[in-house]
Amino acid sequence: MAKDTVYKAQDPNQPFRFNAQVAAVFPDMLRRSIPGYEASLEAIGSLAARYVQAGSNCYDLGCSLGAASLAMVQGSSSPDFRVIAVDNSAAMIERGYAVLAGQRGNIELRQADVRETTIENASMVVLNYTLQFLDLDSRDELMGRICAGLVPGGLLVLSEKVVDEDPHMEELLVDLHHEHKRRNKYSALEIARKRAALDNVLVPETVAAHRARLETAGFAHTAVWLRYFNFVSIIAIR
Ligand code: GEK
Repeated sequence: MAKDTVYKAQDPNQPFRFNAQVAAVFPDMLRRSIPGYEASLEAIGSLAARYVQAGSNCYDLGCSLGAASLAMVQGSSSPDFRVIAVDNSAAMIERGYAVLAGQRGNIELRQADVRETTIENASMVVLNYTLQFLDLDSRDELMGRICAGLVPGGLLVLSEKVVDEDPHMEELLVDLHHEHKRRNKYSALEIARKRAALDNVLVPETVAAHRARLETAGFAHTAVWLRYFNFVSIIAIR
């Protein structure tokens, strides 16, 4: 796995981009940066075993290199479904083809904007750390379309970086996250540069705001199944 050294050199005044340099080191970047990332993939596999229905579509929205798509394919025992894996970064989709080579099977990689992706006949939809990059209006609109495109009983997995309502706890959780990154061998300078580059690019919301949006969109049940510092994963059933 190529090691992420992007912010050893990068100008922090440049906003974060999902370009070829990032795509080349992405698995290492996510594993070292997002507490709970690997657990999210494991759970997506287990949930696919329960929720993926024969003859349906599954969606991996903001798929990057297709890690969640692969988890769904490996987790489900149904032979008859397809995964539509969407990302608007050409570099991610291109690298995704290389990473998934030989194991792509029923995964269809698409370079497209999730805001323009039709969701239909879906038994499972995954937004693994993607919604946080959309503007707020688009988040509401997309969530409504996801719920409408799910079959009754269909499942959404929504993983996000969140912000805490209590400023004191927010400060602590951010500090714990940075400590986690230092333990994973990012320097204080790399952490500070990445934080500056993500400012206004990744816009986190509270858990309450996410649950309210899911309810407004029409989901019947929602639950937080994972929280690790300021990263959560929520499941919602139509
Ligand atoms: C994983 N889910 O490994 N349309 C399509 N893709 C988008 C859009 C958009 N409007 N905005 C951002 N993206 C993956 C990890 S990464 C998470 C997801 C992170 C894409 C963007 O190009 C990137 O590949 C992905 O969303 C977010 O489970 O970097 O923290």
